[in-house]
Amino acid sequence: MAAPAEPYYLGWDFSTQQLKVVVIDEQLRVIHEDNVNFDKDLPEFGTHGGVYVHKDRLAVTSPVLMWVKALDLILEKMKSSGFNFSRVKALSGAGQQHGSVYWKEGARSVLQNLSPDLPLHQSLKSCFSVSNSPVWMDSSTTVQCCSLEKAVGGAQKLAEVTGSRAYERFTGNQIAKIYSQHPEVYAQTERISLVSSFAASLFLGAYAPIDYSDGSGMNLLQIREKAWSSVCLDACAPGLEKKLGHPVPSSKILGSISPYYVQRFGFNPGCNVLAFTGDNPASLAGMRLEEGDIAISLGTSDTLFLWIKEPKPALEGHILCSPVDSQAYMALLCYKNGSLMRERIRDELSSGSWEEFSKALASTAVGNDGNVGFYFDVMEIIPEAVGIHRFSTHNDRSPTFPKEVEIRALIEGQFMAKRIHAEKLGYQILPTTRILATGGASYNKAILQVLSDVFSAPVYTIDTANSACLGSAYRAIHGLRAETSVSLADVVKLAPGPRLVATPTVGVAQVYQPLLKRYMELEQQILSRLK
Ligand code: XUL
Repeated sequence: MAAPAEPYYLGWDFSTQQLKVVVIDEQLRVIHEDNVNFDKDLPEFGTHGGVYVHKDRLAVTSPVLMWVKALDLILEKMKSSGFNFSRVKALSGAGQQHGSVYWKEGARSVLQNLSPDLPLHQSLKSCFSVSNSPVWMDSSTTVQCCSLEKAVGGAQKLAEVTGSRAYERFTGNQIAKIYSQHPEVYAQTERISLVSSFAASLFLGAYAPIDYSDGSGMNLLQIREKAWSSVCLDACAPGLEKKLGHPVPSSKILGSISPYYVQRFGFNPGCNVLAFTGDNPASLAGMRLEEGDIAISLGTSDTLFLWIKEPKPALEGHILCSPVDSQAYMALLCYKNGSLMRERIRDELSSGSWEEFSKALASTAVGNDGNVGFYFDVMEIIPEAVGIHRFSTHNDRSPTFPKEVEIRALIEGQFMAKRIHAEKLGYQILPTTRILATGGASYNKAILQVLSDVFSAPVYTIDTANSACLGSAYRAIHGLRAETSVSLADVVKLAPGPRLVATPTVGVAQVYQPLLKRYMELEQQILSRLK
């Protein structure tokens, strides 16, 4: 008798511009990848970059049926390519964070009785009370943010409870807006999902619960107790707890795949659906972050994921429950002045050449002889400051720096800011800490050397093109073994490891200790001057 075929695991990513899937086998090899681009492959919805930006330029939404149709399309594509769905043992997925889906009264029973003869988008076409779902790019809920913070006792209090102060894109504020502007629509809504739990519901043929990690991006979940905050719920809309369902651990097996997929695509009826989560948490899993690690994406904006044990929520940044360890947390920090800032200085001082820029960095001393700079061409998020601010050794303001000093001040300043704000949120560098760098600037060794020096930790590079999809597939494997309390890192240790590119220069910690303190004080000084 032939040996049973090796199982496959699927990882989905319902992101802003496309739906992606990755299939891996037990050895974590990628067997198949597919994607549907919303603008290109579903032009009938007329989105740009997967979204509609409304006239006020504040509201940003995506048609929920476009996401459903994208799933129909990708599954049909896989079927026609001969993909063997019966080998899939488990699946999980990710969704863009904060976006919300509103299921109309009666949708539950439609979802439970899907006809295998119809594509999903036909069966579900009347199932949504809000046809255009608010997404993470929406910033139209300032009024609701103010009233939520007020109801809870202030911004810091809300951060302590939910991991973040009120943010316009966070789901509680989006729900509050829909309730206040269209109470009749809210009343007709039987269930509210995040994009992640909505996608899981499609596979489950039933309402999937929200997981703790993506649930932390709503301004509604108590991140320590892992239960909804009744004060926050009540401040947003009445009867909300019932519409949200109970949140669950991110590694929970939700059940078996709906018979719809068994009959229409040949899935195995025992295929497990694991809780879906947000794209950032899924990427943390895909990058296989471990205790004490940092992932840093050096792109248009610079984004940091931190693995945190003892979080200290603050007015800046976000703390989420970890998607891979029930005792841990992840912090998310975002800086607007990333690559564009570095490129502007490179163009002005190094004739647009990264080579010259790197030479200048390498020719200057660690600590820049005490010269410190802040470079914010656009209003920064953390801190809320703008402009270029230079200080010499004795904290005197300097109108200019020589070229080499300017280049080092920019890069050291950007990384010192990251270390300071990370530590404010409770992050601690451990002897085992690794920094995993990705994005455009991660190709530049001289920049990564400064990163390694400022954090006193080794820097690795890692390919993250599919990190949310891969992380979802890894989570599917890990979730099946969750009760054995084995870590995700152990389950996926066969996956290709990151490449070591820089280690800290001997003795740098002594140089940066006083400099980090000065940087923090100077940041305060800039903020008080800008007020
Ligand atoms: C995170 C955020 C974005 C979306 C992108 O807070 O808003 O990163 O998750 O999909």
